[in-house]
Amino acid sequence: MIQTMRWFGPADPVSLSHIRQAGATEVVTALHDIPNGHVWPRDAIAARRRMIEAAGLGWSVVESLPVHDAIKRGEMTDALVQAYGDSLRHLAAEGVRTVTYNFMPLLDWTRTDLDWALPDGATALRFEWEAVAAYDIHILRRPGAEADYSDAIRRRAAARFAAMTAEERHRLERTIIAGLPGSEESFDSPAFLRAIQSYAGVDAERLRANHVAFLRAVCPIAEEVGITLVVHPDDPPFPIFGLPRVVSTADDLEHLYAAVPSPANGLCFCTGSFGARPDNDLPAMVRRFGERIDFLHLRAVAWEAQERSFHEAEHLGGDARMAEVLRAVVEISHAQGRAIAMRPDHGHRMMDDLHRQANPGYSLLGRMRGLAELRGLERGIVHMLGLDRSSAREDHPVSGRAAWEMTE
Ligand code: CS2
Ligand code: MN
Repeated sequence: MIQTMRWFGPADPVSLSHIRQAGATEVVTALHDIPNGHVWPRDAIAARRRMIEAAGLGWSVVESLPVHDAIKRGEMTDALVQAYGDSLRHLAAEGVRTVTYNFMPLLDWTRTDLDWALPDGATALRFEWEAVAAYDIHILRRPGAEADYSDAIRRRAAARFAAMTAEERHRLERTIIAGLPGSEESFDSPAFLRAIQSYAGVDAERLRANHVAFLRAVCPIAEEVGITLVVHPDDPPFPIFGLPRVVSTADDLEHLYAAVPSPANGLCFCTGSFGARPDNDLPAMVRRFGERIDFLHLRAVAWEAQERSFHEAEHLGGDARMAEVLRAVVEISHAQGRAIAMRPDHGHRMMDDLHRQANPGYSLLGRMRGLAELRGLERGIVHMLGLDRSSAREDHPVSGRAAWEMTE
């Protein structure tokens, strides 16, 4: 795997130097300042690339080139397609090969607690369905919201809301809708309610059709310039706030690749997002869609007793079956003779992270631990399969290997 870390640009409290010391050879980034729907100018891309290369790192994966909500709602215009296509051309001209996007209406990833205390003193991100219900029914007061929750969740949400202080209610609202790192949108509750209403009439079938229409418009451009567009799955992988989600399961992927077989129609396989559903068999999905996978987000979620609820466990823990996932990745990479870019997706806040500013989920030490564990697991699997003693070595260059190790 090509080891990368996400970097949010010059404003990221985690520096390029730290990312390099963590052992990554590349960063994954985006021009976050450019509003959604506008073209990324080639000179701005080139300047960012130079900055990254000056720190001894590479940049071949963009996360994300956002898709405008008008396209998701089914109001795609020639101007929006042209802007997306121009950005792809400019990125390709500057050496970017993989471009990530998602097709979630309005919200990108969603959590209900950004600092949930773990027994060891670190903190993790958490998603509780009951907290979503408390916000949706009692703070947002979305018409018809009750119908989306079971009786048990509704009862618990009501009790929970009643026991919350004004400060706690405000924090929950900000956590859910203020926009987590990488999100294109940030809302307050009245604006969020209006935005949800703008999706009236867009059910799952319609959203799927809009996704297909978008890909049919941009995949030919991506093919022409040699870029793979990789869709990031829904996080969490089920409808939320009455908004449909269509990149949540293996069946969703089957539909997507049957409708748009273009080789530019790729996949960002996020074990944390798909893994939040117990009915997603992660190793089987890696094997099934291996040819489409051009970027890996590796993290593990632990399912909780409460329905649809989970927290982010350590990278090799939780319910992700990471060893089996990585074994499938190693075998596919070997068979296809290519190294796939990966990044540790999120990390705990631990040790010095607890006293430092960072984007939620994007701590330095927590991610460094995750990257180290994942790298070790991959190295072990490669060794156990005997692939480090064959020609595979050239396909899977290991960064930072000492000279004496090369001449065994
Ligand atoms: C990321 C997403 O931090 C995260 O959870 O995986 O924000 C991801 O970058 C986007 O959904 C991709 O468009
Ligand atoms: Mn992810």
